[in-house]
Amino acid sequence: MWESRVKTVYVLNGPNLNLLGKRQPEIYGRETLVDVEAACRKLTDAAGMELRFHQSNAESQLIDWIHEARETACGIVINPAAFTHTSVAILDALNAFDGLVFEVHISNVHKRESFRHHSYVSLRADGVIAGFGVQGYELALQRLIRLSA
Ligand code: CA2
Repeated sequence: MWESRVKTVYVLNGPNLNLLGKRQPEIYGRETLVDVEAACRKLTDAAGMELRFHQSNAESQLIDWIHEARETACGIVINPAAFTHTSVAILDALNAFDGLVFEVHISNVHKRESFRHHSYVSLRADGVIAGFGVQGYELALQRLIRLSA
């Protein structure tokens, strides 16, 4: 039920992504989550869409935002961070969402430890981006905007 006149998209970020740009720049780059939000907002503003951009270290909070999106949003871009590899609960919440879901990883998880190679969220995602740095958020959002037009 997302027929409201202004289309809304959620960009959700999982645990520790609040540290983006402040630690481990060799893996995650130097841009902060504030920079990522600004880049996303530029795209949604230009498309006349509303952006809800959130980060939480708590699995339950991410699930609550996914539930909220069920009522209001045409799509979700999500970097579930470490919950990617562990959370059946986030997968279940996304399975109850009818719109588009794009999964983003800043790093190329397939080039890293084997425990990062499996994603529960990929079982639901309509598209997955990994290894494009924080530009991956913009690429996913551009695709979402194009498909939602
Ligand atoms: O590459 C990604 O975007 C990840 O989702 C990031 C997660 C990691 O657990 C996934 O396997 C891949 C970790 C997010 C932690 O973010 C930090 C950022 C800067 C400094 C420290 C942590």
